[in-house]
Amino acid sequence: AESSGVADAVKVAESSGVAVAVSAGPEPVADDDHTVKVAQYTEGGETLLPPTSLQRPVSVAGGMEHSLQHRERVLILQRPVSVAGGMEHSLQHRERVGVQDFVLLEDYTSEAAFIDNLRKRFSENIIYTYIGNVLISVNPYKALPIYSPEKTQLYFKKAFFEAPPHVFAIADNAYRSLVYEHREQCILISGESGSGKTEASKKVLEYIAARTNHLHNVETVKDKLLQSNPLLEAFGNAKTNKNDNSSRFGKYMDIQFNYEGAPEGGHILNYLLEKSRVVSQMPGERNFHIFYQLLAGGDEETLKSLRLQNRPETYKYTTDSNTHVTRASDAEQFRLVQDAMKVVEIQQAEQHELMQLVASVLHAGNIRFLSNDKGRAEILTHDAHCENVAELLKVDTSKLRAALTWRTIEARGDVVSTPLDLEQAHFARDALAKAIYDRLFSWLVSRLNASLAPKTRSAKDSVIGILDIYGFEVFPKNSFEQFCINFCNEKLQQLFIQLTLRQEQEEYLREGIAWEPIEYFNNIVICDLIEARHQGIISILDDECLRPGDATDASFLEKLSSQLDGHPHFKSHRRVDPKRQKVMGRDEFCLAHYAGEVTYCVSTFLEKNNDLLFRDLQNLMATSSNTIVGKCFQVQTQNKKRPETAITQFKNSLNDLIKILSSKEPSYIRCIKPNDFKMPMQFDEKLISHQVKYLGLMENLRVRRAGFAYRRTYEAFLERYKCLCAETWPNYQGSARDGVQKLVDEMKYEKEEYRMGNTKIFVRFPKTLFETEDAFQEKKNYVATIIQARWRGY
Ligand code: AD9
Ligand code: MG
Repeated sequence: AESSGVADAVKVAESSGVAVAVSAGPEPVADDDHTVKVAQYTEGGETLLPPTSLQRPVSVAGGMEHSLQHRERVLILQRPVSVAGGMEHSLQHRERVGVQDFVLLEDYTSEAAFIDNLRKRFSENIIYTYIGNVLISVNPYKALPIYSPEKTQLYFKKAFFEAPPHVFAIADNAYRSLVYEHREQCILISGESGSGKTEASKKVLEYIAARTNHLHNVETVKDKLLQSNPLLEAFGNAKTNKNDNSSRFGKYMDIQFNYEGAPEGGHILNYLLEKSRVVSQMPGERNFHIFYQLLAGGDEETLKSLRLQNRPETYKYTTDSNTHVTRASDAEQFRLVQDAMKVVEIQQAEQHELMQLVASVLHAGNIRFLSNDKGRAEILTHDAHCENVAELLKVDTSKLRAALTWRTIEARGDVVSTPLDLEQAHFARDALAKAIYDRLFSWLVSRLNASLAPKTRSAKDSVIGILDIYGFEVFPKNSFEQFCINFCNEKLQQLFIQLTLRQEQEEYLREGIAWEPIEYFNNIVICDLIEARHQGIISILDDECLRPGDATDASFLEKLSSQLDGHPHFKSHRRVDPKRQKVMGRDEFCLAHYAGEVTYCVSTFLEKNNDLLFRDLQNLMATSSNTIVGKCFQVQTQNKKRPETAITQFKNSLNDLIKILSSKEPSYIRCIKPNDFKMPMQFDEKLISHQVKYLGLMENLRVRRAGFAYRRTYEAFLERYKCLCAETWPNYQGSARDGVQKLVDEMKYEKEEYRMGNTKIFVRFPKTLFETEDAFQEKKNYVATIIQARWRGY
């Protein structure tokens, strides 16, 4: 409304950082008393002003009594709109909720200041903070209203600094870089158990589903992508002491997009399922969810056909868990799992075969062995569980009995069968249960992949990958599993260093700013210590596993100690520093990981690495007429090369993953668990300090701060601060870069304090920025007061 002055007022107000709401209502304003009724004003789902009336605003807009524009109701709010929203750095704001980017901490080398900033934000329910483009997330352990459709919309097409830090900002940024700049993306999520990785990965997926178009066929794809989660969680997650829904496998998921940026499929890679959980769990923990879900949610007919009783206490593998509390929700979850299976096109018959496998594992656990007078293991003639397993797996019962109590070995052409003793038979049985479950999980992933595969592929397709993988683990006692997991984290840290430095360097190059080399700790020495050919720990372990004869965990440790003696990151029990508080046991070695020292106990390393399933069982399974079992087990012939050891398989799949990831542009989400009790509002400083160290956050911050703390495009910077310089306010006619130059001259920035890049200004110290921001806040309040006065007709 040019003539009315409304537009002018709006312009003035906006440019000075004041929110303006113009609401066009159906009813004309009652101009006799010159009162404007203003509807409730909301922004981003938050009510900023209740319904209200204002006196005489019309006369301010002047001379528009009966015009169309008259019906526009105008209101100026005192609250500053975020012109470059979320970038609120004013002193008051900083004191209350801390800084939204750690690079803005005055003392960026102090861990205490770092944690203090986290605490301030956490107590205000602000769980997200950046270190540059890395998102730090603290698990709130309660539902926060920050994922609503309105909040989601807030991040559509927004740059990082335009809205408060959020996992949605990470997702949007990745999506935009993919679609508009054609750079493939990956989002790497790490943190310890219970810190919120899986929740974060689901939020990314949900955001992308909301952000992309809603055509019918696209919706189907999204539905499948979203439904893959409950399915994988049922089979791959379990209640642990740290997390009621702990992922017991690593997951990398690609979301595939077509050239228009619509999701058209996906692909999942899974890593190291914790299969030992199938046969035993720590006190207070459970087996994988699916067992309880099936028992609680399967209908009578299903359970009968699987020969199952509905109580988990009946089965050895699920006895130990305290389950009655969760029975109702297990049943409910089972229905969701069945729905999910439908969505990903697992047909009824296949579903049934899958459940037969699940049931067979439960029965296997209950097979009883007796020791006969010769010390050999035997199964009772009519062991119902053994018969059930054979029936469910569709193999011959007597052959199963034989395979569980005898072992065939071929030595120099002779086939020799030896009987197993009780311990060996238990071992064989458990190995079978673990193998079945592990392979059915992999089968499920490949089945999901078949359903997620895009119907058509073209060269222009591109992907965003999401990695949700176990973080660094240190327990009082650490074994083979922790060794694998920590090796994985070492590799990811290596990638992180390479990619962050590369990204930083590339940005400087793009912006035409001189690169200043940064010193950092390169953990490649530790990666080499673990995986180097011939003398790395993995290679020594494999040698011991493959060596015929008397190799034991102890002989493995002996070799480690003699071959790695003197390595700066390896300590053996031989060389224990007497001053160390914890004395290392004779069966332990210690690695100085990038995140800290971890002591590993070698007991069972060989057994777990060999991952032996007796060939008799393997070959028997291969004869099964259950199609899933048939796909999971293939006949092992005598002359076939020995299968790769567990750690070598893991190492290879990890190196493949690193290759995939390094070809992409990464975003990072680092998750932190605030306390060990799954409680909201509890901020355990010691626990958090530990995680800040293990996630390498201080190092991360140091690298980011080594150059320039703060950077913004010229447009954004000018837009926010233009009122600070007479020449740039209300509008600057020249280029944004020139405008910013005028501004910083006016603000008297020293030469060393900033650099002018090709598209961005780089500010070295937070202090410089904060002074500018404080000046801005002061000016804004002043301008707002004047405008209000004018509008009220004074
Ligand atoms: V593990 O390594 O798989 O054991 P995660 O994946 O890191 O672990 P998860 O995402 O499963 O942890 O989060 C644990 C629990 O914390 C969830 O079940 C939620 O109850 C809770 N959580 C996590 N993130 C959020 C959140 N953003 N808002 C609310 C959350 N609750
Ligand atoms: Mg998880």
